[in-house]
Amino acid sequence: MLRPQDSSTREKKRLDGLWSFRLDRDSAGRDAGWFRGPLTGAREMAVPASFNDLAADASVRDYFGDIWYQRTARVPKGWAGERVVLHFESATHRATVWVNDTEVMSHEGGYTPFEADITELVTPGEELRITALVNNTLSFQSIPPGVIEQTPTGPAQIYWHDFFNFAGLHRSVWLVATPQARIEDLTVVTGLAAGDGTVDYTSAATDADGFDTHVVLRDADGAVVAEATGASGRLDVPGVRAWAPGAAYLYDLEVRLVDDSGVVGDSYHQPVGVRTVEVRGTQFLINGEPFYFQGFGMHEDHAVIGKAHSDAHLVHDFELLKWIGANSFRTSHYPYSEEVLDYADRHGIVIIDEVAAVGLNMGLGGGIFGGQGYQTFSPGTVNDATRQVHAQAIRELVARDKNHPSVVLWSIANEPESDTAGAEDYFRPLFDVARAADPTRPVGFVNVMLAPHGKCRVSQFADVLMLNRYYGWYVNTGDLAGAEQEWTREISAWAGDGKPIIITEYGADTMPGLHSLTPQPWSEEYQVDYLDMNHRVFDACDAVVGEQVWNFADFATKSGIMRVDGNKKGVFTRDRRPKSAAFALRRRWRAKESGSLN
Ligand code: GCB
Repeated sequence: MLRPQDSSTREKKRLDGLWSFRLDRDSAGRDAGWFRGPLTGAREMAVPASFNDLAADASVRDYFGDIWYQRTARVPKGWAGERVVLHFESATHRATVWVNDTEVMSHEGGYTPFEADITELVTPGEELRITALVNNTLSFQSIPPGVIEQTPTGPAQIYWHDFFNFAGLHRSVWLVATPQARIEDLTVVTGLAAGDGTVDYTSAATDADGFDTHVVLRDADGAVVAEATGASGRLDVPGVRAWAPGAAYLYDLEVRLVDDSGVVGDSYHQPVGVRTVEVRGTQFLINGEPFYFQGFGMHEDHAVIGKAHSDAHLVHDFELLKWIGANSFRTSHYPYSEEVLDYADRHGIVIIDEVAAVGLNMGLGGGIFGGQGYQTFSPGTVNDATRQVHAQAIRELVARDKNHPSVVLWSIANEPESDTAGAEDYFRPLFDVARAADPTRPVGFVNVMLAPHGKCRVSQFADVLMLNRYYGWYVNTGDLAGAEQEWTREISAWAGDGKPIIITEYGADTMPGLHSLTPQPWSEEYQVDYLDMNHRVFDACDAVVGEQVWNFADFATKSGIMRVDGNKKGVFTRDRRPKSAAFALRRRWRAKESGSLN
């Protein structure tokens, strides 16, 4: 599936705005055919937005179940003769969609796109009715997982991840026109050697008999630097300008379907950053140079809009990343909006791209986030069916993000149970799925503190070790000296594995404005001291090739005794004001950038 775009042969129309919206507490709408006409009893709802915080109503905020969205739209009259597609960038966590009275598609998974050809159902110049039945219930067979428990006051949604289950239409919905003879998919893989570059491309076309594929690579000034014909091939780029962290450079690859008389049937543009990624020993190399990740685990999370994409917040968050000297982040704990990846491509930020497989650890959840008594991997909990959903989530993430130069590493899960035979069996094939989908990038998963070196049975499959550690917070709380000793001991053991180590989480909850002369947990001073302690540990270990603080900003979670108005481990508050740690990190990361450290 290709991302919607405007080109000389394609057009797109954004369907954002106010949609009709109705919660369906009894799941009655499908049988009653609510898609067959205007939604009755509906309120208005913004798209894109998580629906949860828009109503001043707890029963909306915490709602799980069926959710109906509907709007009408007009197919541009100029689209006569075109193929018309309805494209959702995401629907969290699943959706079924109707156009007028006809069901056109269903999709499982809350963070990847899906689309349907609706040409036969619509008439250019006329209106169509789009109805989406979104569902945000989590089960043992969803990614992420959850379960419904019966309580004295009714059913409750339990889940094991530490962020609020925001849901709805978080990203744009599009009507798209493409030619019938069309480019259907495109993969680019780039190489670098002695100052020259290569771009290997593979394209797929549909209904394209009588068309040849022509590709043109242009530099950022629009000058043609290479051309080729054929559905796949290699473009040589002598004296290439590489894409590099902090120094983005994008070429434009145009793929065209051209008929015998030279008429262009379809044209698709793909930005291309020429760069290489390689794991060698304990080093992580980008363009053959050792790369040190400095940045954050983030969240798509803002007041009011929840997990919705917003360009204004995107620009501001990246400005803060630049201000603080970050060069990278992880899309914890799900695929982010494609706008985020495009922006990272253009601005030279490096991304660890994560599947929404978070909370596959009922032991951890039982201990910390509530919901006890489940075995993670078992026929009745996370099982083979879950693994198929997980595998599909990996394939969809790679299919969506494979051409982004900013993406250098796949994370196929965050903090799953990984110290049991069940975990080993569950994950072994998933690493194969990731490598089959993308043989060019390293693959890893994020290891939890409960599965330390010597106990973890899944890290053997990973190219890079990604560790989340909270020495000085969840353990050795307030005792940074003890934390430093234990952390140093554990990290040295991992270093013995001979793989690069990225510390993908370390952090301390911090109430902005809480100050303390002595290093007290929750104070701004403690967060600074905690980070300093961690940095001493990392700087003493050669195998550590990255530090990503948890978290960039405070974020919403479900309520509970562990969280005060959400998770407060942000270096910025939820409204993006700096805590003291932001200035401390800025000093360290900016010094590192200028080469005075490491
Ligand atoms: C973790 C999780 C992250 C949590 C964090 C915390 O290990 O990966 O989702 O938010 O810890 O703050 O406890």
